[in-house]
Amino acid sequence: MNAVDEMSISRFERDGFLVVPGLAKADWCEAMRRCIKDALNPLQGPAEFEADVGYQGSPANRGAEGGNTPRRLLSAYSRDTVFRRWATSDGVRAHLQAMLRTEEVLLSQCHHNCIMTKMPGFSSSTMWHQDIRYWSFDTPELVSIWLALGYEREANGGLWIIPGSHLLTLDRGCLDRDLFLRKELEENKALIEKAVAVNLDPGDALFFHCRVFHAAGMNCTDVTKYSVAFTYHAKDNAPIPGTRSGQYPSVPLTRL
Ligand SMILES: O=C(O)CCC(=O)C(=O)O
Repeated sequence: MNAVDEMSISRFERDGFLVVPGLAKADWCEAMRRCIKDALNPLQGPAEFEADVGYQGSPANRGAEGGNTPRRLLSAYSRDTVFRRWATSDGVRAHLQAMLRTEEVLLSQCHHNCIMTKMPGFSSSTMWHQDIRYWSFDTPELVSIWLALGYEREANGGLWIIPGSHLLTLDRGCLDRDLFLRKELEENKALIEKAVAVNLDPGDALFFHCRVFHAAGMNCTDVTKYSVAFTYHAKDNAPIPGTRSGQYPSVPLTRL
């Protein structure tokens, strides 16, 4: 098992995120990129399109110009062994065991479990949100991993995070109808000023807590940005039966 240093885990607990440089080997990243390009041409579903997300800058519907631009290839875990190998790899498991403070880590097939394909031309921006907003588990203690398969910067719609925001308890009034931070409120403006850009290089993995506020802009370059995202939880933090979080079985990373 890869050694994970306590300082990194303390930083994760304080900030709600941690970047682990080069966690995925270059040849794995190359195999994933190849697989994604094959899945995009011709498109192999299931997929989510820019028109589906309804974010700022999204085409109004699938028939509108750019409406059919794929935003996410869904069900990444079951698409190919390259994704399963990465999602369950030793480095991933060791970090999650330390962050979730358990040997028994499971991958949720219901949340994230996707390949982000942020394309030039029709990509929309994602406002400030916590991923847990629509998820239903016994406790809000889940960790997602965002693997960069290329360079991720502000210019191509890289992520921004508000460090420490996973520890906040905000009044409902701070959030809009869809549970995004209301940017017009003074208290939220002060919070958003603390945001940091997460610059990632190919093979870098961003671990982030499901309560940490994050956002991302549009891809203003002419190159598609590919990232792979999976979400994990401890075995004793179960999805609530009958909710979207319980729709598909979670996959143990360890023999249970
Ligand atoms: O790439 C983006 O626009 C952000 C995606 C995101 O925040 C999410 O899927 O939770």
